[in-house]
Amino acid sequence: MIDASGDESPVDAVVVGAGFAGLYMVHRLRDHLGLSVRGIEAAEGVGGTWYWNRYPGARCDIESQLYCYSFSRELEQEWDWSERFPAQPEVLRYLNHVAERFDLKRSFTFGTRVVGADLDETSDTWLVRTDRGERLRARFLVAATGNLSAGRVPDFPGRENFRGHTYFTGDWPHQPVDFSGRRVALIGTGSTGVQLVPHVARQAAALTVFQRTPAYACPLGNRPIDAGTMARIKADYPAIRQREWDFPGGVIFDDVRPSALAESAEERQRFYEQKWQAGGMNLWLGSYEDILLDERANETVAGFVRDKIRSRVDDPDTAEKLTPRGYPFGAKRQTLEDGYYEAFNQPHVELVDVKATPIECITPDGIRTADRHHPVDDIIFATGFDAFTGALYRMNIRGRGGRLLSDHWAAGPRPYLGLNTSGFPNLFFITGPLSPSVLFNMPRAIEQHCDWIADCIAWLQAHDYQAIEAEPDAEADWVDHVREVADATLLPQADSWYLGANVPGKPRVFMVYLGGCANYKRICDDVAADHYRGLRLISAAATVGGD
Ligand code: N01
Repeated sequence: MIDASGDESPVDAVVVGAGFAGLYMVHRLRDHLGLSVRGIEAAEGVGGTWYWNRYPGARCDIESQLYCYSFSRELEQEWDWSERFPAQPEVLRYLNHVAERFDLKRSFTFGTRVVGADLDETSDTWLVRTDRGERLRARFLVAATGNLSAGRVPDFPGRENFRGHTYFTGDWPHQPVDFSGRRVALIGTGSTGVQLVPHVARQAAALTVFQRTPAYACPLGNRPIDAGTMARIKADYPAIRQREWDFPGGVIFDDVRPSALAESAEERQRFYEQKWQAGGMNLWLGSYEDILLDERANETVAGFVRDKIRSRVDDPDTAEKLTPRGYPFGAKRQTLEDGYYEAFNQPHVELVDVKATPIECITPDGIRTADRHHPVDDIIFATGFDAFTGALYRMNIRGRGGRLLSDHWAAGPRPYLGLNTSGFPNLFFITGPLSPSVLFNMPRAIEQHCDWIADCIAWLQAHDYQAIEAEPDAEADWVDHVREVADATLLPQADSWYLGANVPGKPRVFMVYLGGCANYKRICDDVAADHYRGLRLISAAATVGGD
């Protein structure tokens, strides 16, 4: 139990976060290993990203039968999904159901942030401090903090003087926001902005969208799931779970072909059209394998999407501004849309290209760009996140010698396998930087990491080790390997949050392992089977080499 008097409360493990990752991690450690576990969560409830991102139109863009846990056959059979791509309230209901079904909420302290975690080197334990003044001493510390949880609103001059309402999509009010009759500005056209635009356009008197980089948005293709389809999905779950591992990102597609360049222009066009109609990630990850590897192949699909955008937008100037150029299709995270381009055909919706006319400042009653003032009543910031490292650094984690994690990673994150970093024994990251994370269906990536971490902890206990810690050499080799794999693709060519390019001053390092989920799992399993190769095993009495 946490002792609010400020005394240290000993637990086996502290898990930070109550999203998909934190919930399953607590279940594994508490219910399978019998450890004492305390979860700490900043929100007032479970859900992680699905708790915070309540903006109108928020919806998952991975198919619902994939975007859920696979660890419990009973859970799979008792939960019915209502849509191909579940909306935020449905995912949040699902996570609440999971938390209640497995009695997980009692292990969490909600409305509480971790503000510090210091390694006690005499015992290799972690002293965790919260913003409520609680102190916990834990053998293991698991960061289930999510990659897109540290929101980022750029420091536009004058922001504090704005007299209207401002909203950040990643911390949206719990009560519905009514934009009726209001002049609304929306800054940002990533996945979030693209989802929001049609919804705000439906209500607002005027909507001005401030775009810096146009997206290659493709149709989502959402539809309801009827009872018959759900019954078939339930019957198919075992086969679905197996097939997921056949695809690098864990998302299943029919008919993925090796090369766009190997087919005729006519066949390519027909195939792209079929994938466009199929919706979801089909064009991005389910068409030709070489579109993310070869510039010429990429240009064939980029041109296809540009033509589609032009065909949907009436005004040629607006169509031109919405047309992406200068970076490969799919090198930024694919955005999926439902009525995004058509929204710009309405007279009350305007697009401002802030590369041509940058935002100079926010005034008390609007936004001033280089060419004019845009009077607005409300501003929505859909400006993204300090991805991967933002939430980790906020916790002020100090390892050996009192070194901050942010200092250890000053040149870019370097965790071995994305799971643990040298100088920080018994600290684990779930779907952290340098793991497949956001380019692997998140719930499956999370289960794989939680299972590996739980097995590792069980093994340490069975073999009487008190700590485990990545070797600096293994860490350095992994950093090189992740970079080499990324450099063989076109993904580092775009200024994306995968690279930290959206945060001024952040080191430009590609933070996702692109070697494919099955390959990655094999590496992790081999490391474990080989007595945790590349990690140092530390016994209570002495330090022992880890083979
Ligand atoms: O954030 P983003 P997001 N001035 O970083 C712009 C997941 N997600 O919240 O591209 C002007 O992608 C920025 O411009 P630029 C998904 O993984 C999933 O939309 O940097 N503009 C960009 O347009 C996604 O990728 C779902 O030039 C500025 C936008 O703000 C991730 O979350 C739904 C600016 C930020 O886009 C993040 O998406 C939603 C500035 N100073 C999110 N700074 C689904 O499952 C930034 N921008 C469907």
